[in-house]
Amino acid sequence: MKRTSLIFITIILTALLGVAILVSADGHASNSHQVVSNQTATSQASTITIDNFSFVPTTVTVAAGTTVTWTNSDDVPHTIVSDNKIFKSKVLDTDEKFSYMFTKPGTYPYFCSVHPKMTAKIVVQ
Ligand SMILES: [Cu+2]
Repeated sequence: MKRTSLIFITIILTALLGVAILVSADGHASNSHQVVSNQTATSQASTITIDNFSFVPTTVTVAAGTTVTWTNSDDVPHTIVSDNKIFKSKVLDTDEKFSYMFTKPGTYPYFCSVHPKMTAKIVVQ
């Protein structure tokens, strides 16, 4: 009788331990999934700030499929215009944004049509 209940308790404990291991393994798996999604998000989005009559950074290298977002942090209006008219923003006031997704590899020089000396480029790999 005693031996039977001992076996029974052992089975229960083993089952509980199994559940605990499954739960922790599952938690670990979803954590690493989050890390992977974060890395993907980072490589598919890139930001450029317009400040003090400059595009910062001046050259940005991204993977094909990346969406680049420009934010005008300057207190004067600026535009983002591709040299070969592939993309063109409206006039961006302070804190306004413009986004463009680059799908094909290549070099995309651009400038500000209000201040044509403001030049920069996106390199898509
Ligand atoms: Cu400008």
